[in-house]
Amino acid sequence: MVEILDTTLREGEQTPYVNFTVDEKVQIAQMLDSVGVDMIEAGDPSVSPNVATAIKRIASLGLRAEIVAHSIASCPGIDKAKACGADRVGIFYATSKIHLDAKLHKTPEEAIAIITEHIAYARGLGLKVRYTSEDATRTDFEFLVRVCNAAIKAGADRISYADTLGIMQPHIFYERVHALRERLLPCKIDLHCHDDYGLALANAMAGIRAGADCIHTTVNGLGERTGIPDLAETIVAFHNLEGVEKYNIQPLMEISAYLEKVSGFFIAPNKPITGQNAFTHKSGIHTNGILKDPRTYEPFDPSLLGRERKIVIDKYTGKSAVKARLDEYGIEVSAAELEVIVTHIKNLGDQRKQIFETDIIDIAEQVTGREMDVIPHDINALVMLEVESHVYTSMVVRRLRGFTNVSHVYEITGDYDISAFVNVENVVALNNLIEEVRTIKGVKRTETRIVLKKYNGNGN
Ligand code: HCA
Ligand code: CU
Repeated sequence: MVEILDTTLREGEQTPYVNFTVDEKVQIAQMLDSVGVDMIEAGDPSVSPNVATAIKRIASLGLRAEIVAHSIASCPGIDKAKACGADRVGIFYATSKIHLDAKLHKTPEEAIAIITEHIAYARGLGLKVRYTSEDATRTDFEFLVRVCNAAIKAGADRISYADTLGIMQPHIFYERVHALRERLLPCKIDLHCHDDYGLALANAMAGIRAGADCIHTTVNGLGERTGIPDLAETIVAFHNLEGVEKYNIQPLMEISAYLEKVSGFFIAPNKPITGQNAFTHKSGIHTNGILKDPRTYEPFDPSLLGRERKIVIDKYTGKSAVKARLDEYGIEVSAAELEVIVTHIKNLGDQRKQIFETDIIDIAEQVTGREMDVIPHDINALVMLEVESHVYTSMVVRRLRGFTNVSHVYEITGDYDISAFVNVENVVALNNLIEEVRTIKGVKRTETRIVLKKYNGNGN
């Protein structure tokens, strides 16, 4: 059965320009525990005092997950991991020729001695040990087997096979992991796959098939450069494609949104599983299929993630989708009227980038000549914020951009410092959003203006 080690707090914090506060890390660890990940890599305590404090606080929470501290092969580093109360230390030491020659200036024999000494030292402190061969996929395979078996003999019960540069392909990785499994003394094998070619999750899945035990993930695929497998993608792929049911899927959307908020690092709309468009359908043929039976164009039901499917209305839309949308509003139209409404929508779509709910209602009014007493689901509003003088405006902007319902943020002149364009389902949701905006550190006051109509200019 596959295991997951989530390293959002260690690898994830190695994402360019991303840093978490101690409180945020504690919150992230609790959220990860609610998903049921097997291990949480909480950080490398040698990095900074705050990283050490966060590990200590997380280790004292009594979470279900095993708490891992990362460390280079150094006794002070391992002492710090112990002092933080971690269950396990992940000791990493590179093994590829290029790393040994250019970075570490060690011979292969010296490397083995350093690795085994430090593993024995950590075991002496009562820590469980994972040994990570950094840059393992570019390491001479025979040497890798020697190093890992020496590490196991010294007391490591897990080996992390790290594709540090993300250079593997699934079929090659499968062969390698299979061979490693056969050649290693009894131990668990972790897979740490970087995503430089977009193959990280595919490689990791192939590696699990080949006999490895554990995949390293981060929320939103954070990490050095292009990151490592995304937690939600990994869990849902294993759940739906491999029948792994031990993880809790429902919190995944919330965790992803929380990480967007606290990292200021935003996922693309077309990101699998958690991306905004993952269950949004557009073309007439697709939406027609979806309305007849969602299985025609959905790999799985969005409710698995607590999500809803969405149908975009614009020039690609066919009659059935427009009819379904009008039905939702309680607007009845004849077949002939529907035909004209769709034509109008297509014309408008040719002139504009985006069509809003109010446009559809306007068109229905024009075409039928009947007044429509409909309140659109969508509410657009402008939230103006004044920021405390000692706080960077950009800090508040970053937090605001983390809200899924905030579509644009402007820094402005005048009485207010920031204006955010928000889009919510209803007045209650608007109220909740404003309440939450007011809790952002540094926000002095807000003023909200509801948008009654929105027009696009010539430049769209
Ligand atoms: C790094 C180290 C590491 C370690 C992975 C692990 C890698 O280069 O920052 O401990 O399993 O990618 O090799 O993240
Ligand atoms: Cu890494």
